[in-house]
Amino acid sequence: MDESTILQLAEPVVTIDGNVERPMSLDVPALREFESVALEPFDLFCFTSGRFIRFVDSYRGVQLRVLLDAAGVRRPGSSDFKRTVFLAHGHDGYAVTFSWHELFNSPVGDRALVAYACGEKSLDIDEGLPVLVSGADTVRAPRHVKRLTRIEAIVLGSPRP
Ligand SMILES: Nc1nc2c(c(=O)[nH]1)N[C@H]1C(S)=C(S)[C@@H](COP(=O)(O)O)O[C@H]1N2
Ligand SMILES: [Mo]
Repeated sequence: MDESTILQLAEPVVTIDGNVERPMSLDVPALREFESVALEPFDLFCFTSGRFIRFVDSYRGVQLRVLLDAAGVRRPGSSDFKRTVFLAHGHDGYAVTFSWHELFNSPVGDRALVAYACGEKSLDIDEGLPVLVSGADTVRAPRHVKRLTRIEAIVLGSPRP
């Protein structure tokens, strides 16, 4: 079997785990059950090299914060959520951070999506399905994670004594 055949057979799954109340794994049909949001088309640029990568049509998907709410980021009686960051892992070990404040208390969260369609067409695995995209970022490539596999919630620091 060549690599593209294997890619077609693999079912993408995003796992949400770490400091959440209900760890969960979501395949693409499950992602599609949540309310969907679309981004405006944009130009993808690399942060490191400044290189123009390509024009990207309108992505559609579910807001990352909606998935995190489903997994339960805020525990009753705890303010740990204010010290929580989320590591978004790609299939290849590439990973980027988001903070609770960005996602739940700033305009970044409105436009941080786990996308399964682009230009009204379903994405394929070789197009990065599912893509994590942060539509409010100045330079978009760093937090444009292809083949997102895991969102890991991590509480930083120690609680106040
Ligand atoms: N899964 C994954 N996504 C990733 C990366 C990566 O290494 N792995 N690199 C990022 C960076 S730094 C850039 S510049 C773009 C490169 O996009 P391209 O591979 O479509 O050219 O993907 C971004 N998303
Ligand atoms: Mo990059």
